[in-house]
Amino acid sequence: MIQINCILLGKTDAGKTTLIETLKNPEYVNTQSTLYTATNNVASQTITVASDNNKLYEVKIVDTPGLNDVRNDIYNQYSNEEKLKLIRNHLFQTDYTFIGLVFDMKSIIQEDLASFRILREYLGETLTWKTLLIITHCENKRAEDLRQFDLQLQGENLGELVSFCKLGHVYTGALNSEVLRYSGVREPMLENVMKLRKDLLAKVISFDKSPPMMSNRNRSDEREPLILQRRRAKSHYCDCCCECCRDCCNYICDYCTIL
Ligand SMILES: Nc1nc2c(ncn2[C@@H]2O[C@H](COP(=O)(O)OP(=O)(O)OP(=O)(O)O)[C@@H](O)[C@H]2O)c(=O)[nH]1
Ligand SMILES: [Mg+2]
Repeated sequence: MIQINCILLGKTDAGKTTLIETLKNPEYVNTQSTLYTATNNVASQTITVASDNNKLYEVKIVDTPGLNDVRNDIYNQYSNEEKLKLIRNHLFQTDYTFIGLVFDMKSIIQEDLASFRILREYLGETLTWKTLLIITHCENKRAEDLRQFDLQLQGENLGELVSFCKLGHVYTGALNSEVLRYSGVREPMLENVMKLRKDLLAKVISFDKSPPMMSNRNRSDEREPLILQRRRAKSHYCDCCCECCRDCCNYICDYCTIL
């Protein structure tokens, strides 16, 4: 089984815990927002994902307490500084395959961006190559809405965030209890949640770092560096490696290969 490790970071209420629940079970229905931060410690959950070609992945997802909680402080076990310290210890102790920065589509420009700046300042720029932007609360968005949002992400306000997240961005959502209560219509929303979930999981397993299997068909790739070396120093070719083959079919005789 191929292992993928990730950690979710972001402001409080962005949807980190809900995302994990939805990945475990797409029919998970969101809960009402609480008066205090829901996640008070770092905890991990593991899900198994199968790719289209039946490779199995064990994806370990680490949930963290959200930053910038302005709710009643007595419910907060940790201050912002303590949460950052906690997150930093976890980040640098484990080799995470990627870091998910979780943002709520509704508040991305205000509070979420403020949390991003705090995280960037505290954690530094080195993590930028491992960071994926995950945008929540998209269960009722149509493909056209998401395309429009793609354009908004390129804009001035969010440019700093998007350029930090070098692994790109994805959208997610969860079954919304309020909409279900008032409209009673579940199926189109569930379909959307499942599609977004599938796209996110496809992205996640694409970060698999295990080396590709080497088949016979790849032998010419294996030889490529050698061929390039020989091309730079043509005198290393013997007479049987004709001029034509150096540039078209990559033929190198056995004698040249072992040189
Ligand atoms: N409709 C909808 N609601 C969501 C989504 N993600 C989160 N929520 C709701 O938003 C609120 C906060 O979600 P959580 O998953 O607890 O947020 P969190 O980032 O884990 O927050 P902390 O644990 O405080 O850091 C809850 O009421 C969730 O039900 C989503 O994608 N769609
Ligand atoms: Mg949480």
